[in-house]
Amino acid sequence: MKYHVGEKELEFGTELGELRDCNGLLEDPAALQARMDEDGYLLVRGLHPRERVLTARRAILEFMRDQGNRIMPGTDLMDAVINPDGKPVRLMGNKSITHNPAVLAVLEGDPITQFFARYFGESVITFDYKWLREVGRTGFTGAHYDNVYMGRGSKRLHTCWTPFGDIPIEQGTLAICVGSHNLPTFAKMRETYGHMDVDRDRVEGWFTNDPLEITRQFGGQWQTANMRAGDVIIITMFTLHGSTNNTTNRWRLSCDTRFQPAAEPADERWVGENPKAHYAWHSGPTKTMQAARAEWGI
Ligand SMILES: O=C(O)CCC(=O)C(=O)O
Repeated sequence: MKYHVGEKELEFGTELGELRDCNGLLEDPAALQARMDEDGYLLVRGLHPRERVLTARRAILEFMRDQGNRIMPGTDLMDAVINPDGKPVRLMGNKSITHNPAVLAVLEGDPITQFFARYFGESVITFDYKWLREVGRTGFTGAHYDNVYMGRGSKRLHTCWTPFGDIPIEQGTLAICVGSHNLPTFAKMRETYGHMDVDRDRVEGWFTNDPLEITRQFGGQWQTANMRAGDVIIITMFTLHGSTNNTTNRWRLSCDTRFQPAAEPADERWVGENPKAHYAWHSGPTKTMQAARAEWGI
């Protein structure tokens, strides 16, 4: 079985492995930390009540239908069938939908907040900005470290990826390059690319759209998993990741949120009533990743 990841097709079982869950460790923060150190990610199955996630899914789909006619008329709303004649409606960072009570009940609900409070052993905050995405047919996210987008605050910032519905791999799931956070072969990539800042340096954000280029040059293994409503994946700022491609005719709905210890400084672009977000990236000439990689020698 092969799945599209960026511009390549990867064989499941060899080029594309399967993420393992950490549910057996949930009561043991030290074991969770150790697992994160080892794998660079934590997959938690069924963290959120399924019905709560499906209620949020319905709210997002109603918004997409009402604001942009983005759901194929005559189909079941919850199937999220794409209407190619709809008009784009921004979800990412759009508080009218990211701060809808049903959506916030998942993204800032007790299950995830308490998970991070236990994991860090202290109280936590989450960024006000929410990266809610609707990814259509052929859409995917290229390989990147999140530090390049939000690295100005706490070094213990983590990303949480939440699917709003059941998402099989062929509909676009998070794909992680396991080993990218700790293997010595990735050290130069972490020190160069991993420490750029897209607003300061004005460089494209994705390292590559070719997942196999990474594993051939640096090692590691791409892994992903079929996701169910209620599951989440948590990664570090230095866990290289992207997504599998959506090859279906349905929207893939998911959101990336960020959590960190409350006592540590937060990247000012993503917090507050109206976060300023990226303020310079793509607002003038932008260096290609190819040019930046040539300068870094990677
Ligand atoms: O959902 C995606 O396509 C990518 C998500 C992502 O890059 C992230 O969670 O940081």
